[in-house]
Amino acid sequence: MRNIFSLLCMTVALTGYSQTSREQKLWYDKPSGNVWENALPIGNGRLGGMVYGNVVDERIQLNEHTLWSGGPNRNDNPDALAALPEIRQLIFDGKQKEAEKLANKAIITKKSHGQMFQPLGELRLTFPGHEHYTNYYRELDIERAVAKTTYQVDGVNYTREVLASFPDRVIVIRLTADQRGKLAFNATYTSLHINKAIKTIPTKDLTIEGTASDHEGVKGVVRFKGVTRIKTEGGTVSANDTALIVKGADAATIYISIATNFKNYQDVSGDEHALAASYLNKAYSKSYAAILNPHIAAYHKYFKRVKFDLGKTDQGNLPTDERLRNFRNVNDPELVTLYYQYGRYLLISSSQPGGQPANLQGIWNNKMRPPWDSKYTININAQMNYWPAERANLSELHEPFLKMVEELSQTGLETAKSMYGARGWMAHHNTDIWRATGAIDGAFWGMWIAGGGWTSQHLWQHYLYQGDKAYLAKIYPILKGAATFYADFLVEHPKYHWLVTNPGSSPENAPAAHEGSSLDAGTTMDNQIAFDVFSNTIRAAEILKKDAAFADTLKKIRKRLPPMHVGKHGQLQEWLDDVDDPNDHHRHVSHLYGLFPSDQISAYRTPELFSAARTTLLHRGDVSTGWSMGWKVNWWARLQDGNHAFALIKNQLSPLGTTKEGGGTYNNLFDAHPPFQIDGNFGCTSGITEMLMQSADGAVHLLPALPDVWQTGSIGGLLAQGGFEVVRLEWKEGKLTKVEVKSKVGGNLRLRVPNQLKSVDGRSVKIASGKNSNEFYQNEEVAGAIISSNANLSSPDIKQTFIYDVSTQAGKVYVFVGP
Ligand code: FUC
Repeated sequence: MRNIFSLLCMTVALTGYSQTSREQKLWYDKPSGNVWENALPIGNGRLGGMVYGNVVDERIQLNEHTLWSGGPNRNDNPDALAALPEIRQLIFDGKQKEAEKLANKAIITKKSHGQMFQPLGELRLTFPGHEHYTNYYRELDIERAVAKTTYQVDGVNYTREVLASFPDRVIVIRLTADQRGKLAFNATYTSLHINKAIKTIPTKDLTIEGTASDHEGVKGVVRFKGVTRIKTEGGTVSANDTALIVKGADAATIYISIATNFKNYQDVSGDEHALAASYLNKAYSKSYAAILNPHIAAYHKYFKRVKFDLGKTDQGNLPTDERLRNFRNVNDPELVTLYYQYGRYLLISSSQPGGQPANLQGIWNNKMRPPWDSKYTININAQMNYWPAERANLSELHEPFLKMVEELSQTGLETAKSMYGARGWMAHHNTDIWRATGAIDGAFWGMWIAGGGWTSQHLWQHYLYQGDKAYLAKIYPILKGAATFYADFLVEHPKYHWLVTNPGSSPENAPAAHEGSSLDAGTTMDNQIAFDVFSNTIRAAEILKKDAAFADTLKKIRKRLPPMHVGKHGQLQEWLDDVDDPNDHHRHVSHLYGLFPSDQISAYRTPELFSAARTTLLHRGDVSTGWSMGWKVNWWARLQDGNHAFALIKNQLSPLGTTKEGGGTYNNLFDAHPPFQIDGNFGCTSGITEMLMQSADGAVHLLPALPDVWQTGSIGGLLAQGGFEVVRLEWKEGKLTKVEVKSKVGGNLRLRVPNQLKSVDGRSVKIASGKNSNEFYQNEEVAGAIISSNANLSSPDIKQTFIYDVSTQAGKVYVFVGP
């Protein structure tokens, strides 16, 4: 008996990685054909692959994170400084359109409007004689980070698995046939690059090498190298000029290595040949199993941290594209948990420490000239990519973005000085791999000065979640630099006497009163970002016990920022003057930055602003581009309206074209702006977290926005500010039944919950009163709102909550149960 049992245990241990449930899979009964948005993404933060799962003509579209057009460059416009006084005066005089014209000439770059993230090409595998196949199936297993295709031809079962190994830095394809000698195929590269060469070399490597594009006057200097080598079991590998040919094999393993000469945004002196060869040689010495298991283990380190269950229905037995078509009309909570975990999968696959941050398409792009260059739009999109990083327990994967902010703080010094005569650093609304910080596209979009201010808040957030003071000390100069820029840039408003941004703007939107110009002074979003930049720098200085005089100056300036305004429609004003249009459905609702991701507008601290934010969101409506709907999920969660948040999820999780004029989702569950933009995936993942747990407003708020359709469920592993991990959260019929919180750094844990809780040891929980003493939960009070005398403020229905304080010690777990 004993022996059989230990044998059983061993078998479970050995097969543990290969057996997974359908719950964590995207699966289909058809190949992708030629539709890129049907293909399934794999990635290891350095390499990205889109697996088509085609039978005869298999395509693996390939990306490498540093393969960008152009080279080190700057795009500041030196005419800005001289034109600044005139632009400012025009705006103060109400001549926004004229100011915009001048800004187009003097502020918008005369150089590059940003470089492009470009594909390497595709590995094409051709399987002669496989035209007539049966039993077709393909999947992306997000529990193992492996894509698989299976089918049958003439009674032979063929299987292909594809993965982008985290530890080995190569893409590996494993092909098998279940009858001996039946595997035969050709492998070659295709690529859209002009400067390239594809060839095989005598050692039977298939290689592609070339140089990325010149773009907008910047010479392409990124050289790339891709090498593919095949190992077979049985059979032969031969080569012609441009292809490898496998015949009569039982199985084959294809190793794909890609590298570039990019070292950092200033240095392209790397050796792409040596790098590609070193990754390949190391990986090639290993069997598929020796690559697979460490790959899964590395992936599990992140993926397994969060478990999420909202229940199952029969929909789980259908292919993913069919479930997507049904989602609006049937109850399929499991598609939500799949989509949520897919968001986490996508971040793990496109953003790894030491690599480039996830760009507009993560790390997946097949176009030489992708939409918006697939770069970093930092007036919302790039930040949104990283909203799940801390909350969904992937903090380490925040690193590439935080590193980019650090680099922007270097390049943005010169921009602040040469264009605005200011100390500190700044960035406009876009950047790229070269960390360009000039103003691009046109003044309507590009004349926005808050790219540095907003992105720098991610450093502060990382500190709030992790509680690491050494980290805070390290990044403090970046916060200080962002604050210094604002201190120098703000000017006194001649009419209101507040200190305002000028030129400022509310990203990409314009009121009719300004003749369609987006430029203005002291817009609400500008003020909110300035408020955060000052407040968080002041707090950092206080925590680090330094720069007291500087912090004092910032406090004085902060006091003179304009307060938020509630306008005549009961809305939160987007601009200083009450010029909002309640019929404006613009996708950017930038002035709600203060509600989310920031924490300035609160149901409890600022009820008028909270009500006004809600009215604004009702005016803007639901249907919009993908990322805008993703942001709205977060806002409705903060507004504690779970059903409205869920309505947005329904719109987002609809096949593209279902909602007129809006985005949606492609068959591979990529978000559609349209076109594909990954921010919507990440925004919605963040929003689902916010529906279940918020760490804001002085407390860890559990189940703040539970929709009627998720009345029973559980989630484990979310992170809250102050180093708390909500190890387990269970609820039944809308009531919290179990809460388990681990404290990493100690301190007061304040819980805000929908029903009474008791601690399992019966001692350590007490009804909270007064301010939360936890230093990670301090909100700087915003200046009171200015409310229009015509405003009709509705009072949103704030649910009753219970608030408890638990004094925690580092390393301990606290368990509470509900009624
Ligand atoms: C901003 C948005 C667009 C798009 C682009 C990448 O300009 O307004 O909708 O997401 O970024």
